[in-house]
Amino acid sequence: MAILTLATQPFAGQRPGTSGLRKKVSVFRQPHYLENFVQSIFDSLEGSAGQTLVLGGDGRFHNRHAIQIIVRMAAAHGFGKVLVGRGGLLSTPALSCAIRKHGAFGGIVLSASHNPGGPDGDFGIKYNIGNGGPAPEKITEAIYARTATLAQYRISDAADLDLDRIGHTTLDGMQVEIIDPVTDYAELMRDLFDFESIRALFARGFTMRFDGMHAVSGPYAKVILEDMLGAPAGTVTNGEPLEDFGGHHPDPNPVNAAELIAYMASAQAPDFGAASDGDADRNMIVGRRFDVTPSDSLAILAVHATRVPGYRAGIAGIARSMPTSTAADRVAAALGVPCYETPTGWKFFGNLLDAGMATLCGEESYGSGSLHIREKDGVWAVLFWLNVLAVTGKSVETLVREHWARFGRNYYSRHDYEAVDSAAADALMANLRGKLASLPGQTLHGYTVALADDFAYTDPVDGSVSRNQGIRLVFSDGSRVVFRLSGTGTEGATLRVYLERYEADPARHDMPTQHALSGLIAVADQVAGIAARTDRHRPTVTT
Ligand code: G16
Repeated sequence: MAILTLATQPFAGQRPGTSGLRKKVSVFRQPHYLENFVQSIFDSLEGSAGQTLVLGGDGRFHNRHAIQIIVRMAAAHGFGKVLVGRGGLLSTPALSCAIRKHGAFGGIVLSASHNPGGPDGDFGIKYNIGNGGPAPEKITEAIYARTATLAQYRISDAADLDLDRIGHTTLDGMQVEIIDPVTDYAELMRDLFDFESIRALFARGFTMRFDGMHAVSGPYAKVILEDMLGAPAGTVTNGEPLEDFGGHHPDPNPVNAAELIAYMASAQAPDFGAASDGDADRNMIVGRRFDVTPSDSLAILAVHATRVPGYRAGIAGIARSMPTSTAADRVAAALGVPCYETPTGWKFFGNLLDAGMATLCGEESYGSGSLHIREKDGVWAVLFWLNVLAVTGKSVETLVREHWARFGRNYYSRHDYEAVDSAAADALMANLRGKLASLPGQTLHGYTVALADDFAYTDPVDGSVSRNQGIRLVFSDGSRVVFRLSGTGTEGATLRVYLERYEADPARHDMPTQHALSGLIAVADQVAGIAARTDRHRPTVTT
């Protein structure tokens, strides 16, 4: 076996977005494309020689091939050991868990998350640091800078590994261990949650459906829910990870998980429904004939946290991304703890968690998590809900309605305009920025603008500043409209419009969401000129 040094040329556009580098599979299949990015990661790390790297992905098309390449490049770079999930599989939260548990230097996760897979779908790669979380912007920008000058990469010429057999081997002097992808993670869940109460809940006849969406959460959900907690066989559906996710969008929202939503609305509906995404870090929670918004889910978990063993001592603070509803802020105020508002992207929670300033974090994009790892965590959220349902004996709907009665309801929706012409989307945002100074004081469709800005965040731990993180219009009654361009799309631009209206009066908690938000929807179009500028008259996806 030998280490080869191969000449290459930079590829344009290898800048990591909201969550790593995501591109079409066809882009990643170009010769040297993946290798260039991996070499740029390795070149940006200091002190990695002899250290451990964790490696795995969500099993999508191209996953196995990429794993083989990265292992051979890790050996050429001088890592001491690589831990690989069997079959090349590790969910994003399980990878974070493994980095922390094994004291690894970092990890590489291969996923394009909720984006579709298969040869015509998307692929992605993300580097996580030693705390288990996504690399902060300082590192992702260094990686990007390196991609622009790279002239060669190093790779072992060793033969492919057998990824399917648990055990140890060596490759050009580097140890390789194939680990069970579920074991470490399942142990962590058992330590955090009251498994006995949840087991008793299932034993009493409580029913649920977990939709794995043919993504990587299936094996985790099967082991934990069916084997460890005694949920009946068949509780987990679409539980086999497939390279193309069965042709679906593995995105747990009411649009892409329509099958689960329909089942939860049917006469056979079980007590509880949940789904997770491609790499198992997102979650959707559904009650019988009752959907729960991710923003409400975060707020409700926070209120009930002390019912759960892992959070018995209380929470130090809550963190939410800026577009996420302010429901969690009200809970934080009631608990007397701070609520931090960060830009979109899980990487912004890392410092707050490391510093012990926040315990729970969440985003409107169906992500929630805590300081147990440094990624959002789909199965964790499901277990948290199950724990709360088990110890309160209440239904999902009752818990949510009681929450609204106490704190008020934050009507919330996100409108996505996908694959919009990039130039038109940029012009729309530039036009909005140009208007910001003139908006405060104006009354639009009955809403008076109290604040209009382009969100900037100063990290309270390291003082780093992130600008241009979304246009925010905040109205005098606390309602908000936020505009952002997605940082995870792979086709044109995706415009996201986030709408939030607060309603304190329980007599007004039963309006259909889009109806309750209709005034704000009109404001958004009036201010941004969405229809005129994008030629889109309705969103592609409404969640
Ligand atoms: C990623 C990030 C999340 C973010 C989401 C949407 O999630 O980790 O923090 O909220 O993308 O980002 P954007 O609005 O820029 O598309 P995932 O599950 O795709 O890794």
